[in-house]
Amino acid sequence: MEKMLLCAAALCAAGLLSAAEFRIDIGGERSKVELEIKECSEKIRASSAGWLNERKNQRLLFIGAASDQWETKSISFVPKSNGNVNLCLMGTINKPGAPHLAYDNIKVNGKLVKNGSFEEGSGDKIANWSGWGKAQRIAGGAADGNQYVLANHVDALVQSIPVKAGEKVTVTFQVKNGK
Ligand SMILES: [Ca+2]
Repeated sequence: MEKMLLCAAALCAAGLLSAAEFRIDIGGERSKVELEIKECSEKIRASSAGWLNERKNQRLLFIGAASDQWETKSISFVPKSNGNVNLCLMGTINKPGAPHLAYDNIKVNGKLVKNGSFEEGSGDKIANWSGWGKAQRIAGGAADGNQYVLANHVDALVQSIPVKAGEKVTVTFQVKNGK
């Protein structure tokens, strides 16, 4: 029994028992905007996109654990030039059937992005957001207002946001495990 408990504790510590992790990417590739990581909420892992090689600083990844309750988190970065960057709501698992993350109340520097609370849309359409796959809008149980979205690596949501050289951008969002 004791051995099993120890084992469970070790798995918890390694994060293997946590359900899903959220992932938010900031992509500056299209405008060739280099990005520098600034402070984030506790326990968020921030990194540049190693697979882009010499352009790796044009994309940042922010990954952390989601729980079954809505939690507010924040990430910050500084762009080195003017341009537009893509704010991508994702997950870490790039496989069909991967668990979804619930996102709501997406703000940049304290102000909602366009349809940042996901209250606008109809049917499969989520106003002001593009992406790939099939992120879903869900009514009821939102962190803010009535609607939220379910997204992951396969069903991602993207919105382009303007940035200015040297001006820190802080993205705040609410996230929890989806179903
Ligand atoms: Ca909402």
